[in-house]
Amino acid sequence: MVCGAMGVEEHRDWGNVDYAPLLNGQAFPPDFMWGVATASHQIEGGNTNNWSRFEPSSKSGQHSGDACDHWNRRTEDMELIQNLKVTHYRFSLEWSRIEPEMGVWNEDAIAWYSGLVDDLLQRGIQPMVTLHHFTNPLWWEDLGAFEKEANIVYWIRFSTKMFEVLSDRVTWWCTINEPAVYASMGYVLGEFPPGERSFRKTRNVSLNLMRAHARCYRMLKSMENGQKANIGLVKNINIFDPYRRWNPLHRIQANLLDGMFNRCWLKGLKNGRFKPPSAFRSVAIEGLKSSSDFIGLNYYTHLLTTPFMPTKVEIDPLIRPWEERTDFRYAMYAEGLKRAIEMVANLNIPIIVTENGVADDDDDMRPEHVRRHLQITSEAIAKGYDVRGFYHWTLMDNFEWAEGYDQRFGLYHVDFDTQKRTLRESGALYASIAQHHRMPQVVVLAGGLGSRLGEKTKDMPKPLVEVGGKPMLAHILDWVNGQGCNRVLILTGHHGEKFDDFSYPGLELSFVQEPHQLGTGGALWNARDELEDEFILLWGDDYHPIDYNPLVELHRKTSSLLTMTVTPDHEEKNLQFEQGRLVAYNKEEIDIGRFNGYEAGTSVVRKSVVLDHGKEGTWSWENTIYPALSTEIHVHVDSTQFWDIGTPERLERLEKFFNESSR
Ligand code: IFM
Repeated sequence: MVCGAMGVEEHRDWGNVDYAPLLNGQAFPPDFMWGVATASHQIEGGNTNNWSRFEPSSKSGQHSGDACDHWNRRTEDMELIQNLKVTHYRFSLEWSRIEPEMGVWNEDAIAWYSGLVDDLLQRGIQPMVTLHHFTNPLWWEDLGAFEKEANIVYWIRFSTKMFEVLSDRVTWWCTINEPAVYASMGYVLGEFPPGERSFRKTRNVSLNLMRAHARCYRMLKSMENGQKANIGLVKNINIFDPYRRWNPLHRIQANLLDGMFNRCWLKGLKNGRFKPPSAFRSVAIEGLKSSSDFIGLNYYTHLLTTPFMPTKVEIDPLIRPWEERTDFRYAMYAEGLKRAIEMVANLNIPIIVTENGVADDDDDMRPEHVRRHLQITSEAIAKGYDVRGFYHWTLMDNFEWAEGYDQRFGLYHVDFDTQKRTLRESGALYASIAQHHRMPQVVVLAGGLGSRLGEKTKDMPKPLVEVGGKPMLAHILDWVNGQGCNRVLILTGHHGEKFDDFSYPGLELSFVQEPHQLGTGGALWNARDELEDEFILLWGDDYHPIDYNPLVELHRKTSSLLTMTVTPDHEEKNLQFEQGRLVAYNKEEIDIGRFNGYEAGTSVVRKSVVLDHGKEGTWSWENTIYPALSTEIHVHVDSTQFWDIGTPERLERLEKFFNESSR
């Protein structure tokens, strides 16, 4: 342990860390956002912007050229994302494509991004859009980009235009990616365009980046869909530690760099007054205070400080003797993520790790890198830090700015001669961790016909009955979507054709039809090939708005076969539970004396239950499975009111409920 300017420089013995919860799905809450991130210029190919013009004189001299040719391979790349089992994808909009000349909008490019959003939603993956990720159109670069306050208006115009187009489907927005990196690499180190070294310009650019962020946030918030959107700044936190902690000069340097690279930006966001790096006075920025619904945290490493640190990236940074160097030559230091989380937590807003990853061509370090950083994140959550998600940087090897193609950060390896993408071992590991943690597949028993609802449900399944302006099923899926689920299997009964026009963007929907009426158990047996190992089972004629998190968490923590939600407050009772287990169940004979609960519908089931107890033909799930498993069933007690549409009176009550809650 070493004490530095930014707190304790902890170093852990990683050999002793138990990764089991990470691997078996018990380390993160089920609604955690599992993501992967990219940026337009790094993957799209064929861009003309400030970077493409700068590339010949950049450190590597390499041209981005075709990059990953993502612009022409969108569908293939969507498959790659889906195969990673993530629930979220962060990408940036290439302004130079959308507005190649001042005021001229490229509708094809806008349609391409809109199509990308639709593609993602259809796969049940939530998009997160970054509005500025290092690149500028040439016309705007030539006006001086963020060097001049007067130029901000053009970027805001672009941002509002894209918000208008996408915000009906996109709820996660990042304004500016890594403002401190943009300012320092472009105007102090000269490694990014425009390749300058000027403290005066660094100050102006920093100030204007913060002004632009604040104006963008306020503007988007005031627009249609603004209030339901989550909009935030993405801040890269570099941890600075004194090389020799007993040396005051090393400590002063750490403090100085931390102040310029981290603290001044975070303070600005918190207080609304920003003191740009190397400035003497802070400036009040209108609208800056509290201008983020979440903070995007990018974290990669810590840097050891001395007064004589190299300002060229070619020279290896100092590292501790026991640390491993990444291909980028800086150290793998996962403990720093904990310190970065603690630092941004001071803003008191949700934290999303919007980037974390490693340059590691042969993938011998990345699996451990993934494990360590996720371990640190899960520990932070357990301590109460409000970390909502983690986006791995990056989907596939791509154009790493001044380093060209020499630094490979991808979960997929890319052969740039053939554009072949190959999943790395680390990619498979990340996918497996995400898969074990994400919300289970949802299975809706949607085939029920309702004799008590009369003619309308004689041959139309009840979930398609309109209530509160749309089919019952759409209300159920609204709830499911809001709970962070992304895959839904609908068991349509034998009237599958009635669902032909049913769609729901934002969830990956699939349907299984029965040859004839099979009952609830028979429907599940019939769909067994489509069931995932663990699923949430819902009844399509019930609206049951409960928090899925504690239910799924209980199910996973107890390694249960089946966990059912029970309400003790219902007017009818159909079961008895004791010490968290089901003791007796009877659907037909209501035994008020002994029974103390009612099965409310939402349960989590292991597929093995269907395989071990299922059979061909028509049978009832409840009457077969509940008695068979008896005391093995875990009970999750939740008194949230649930609604069903079994009778005209109940349908009317639900109609009233939806109408009142939409007011
Ligand atoms: O590739 C970059 C990304 O564009 C911004 N954050 C850091 C990554 C790795 O260096």
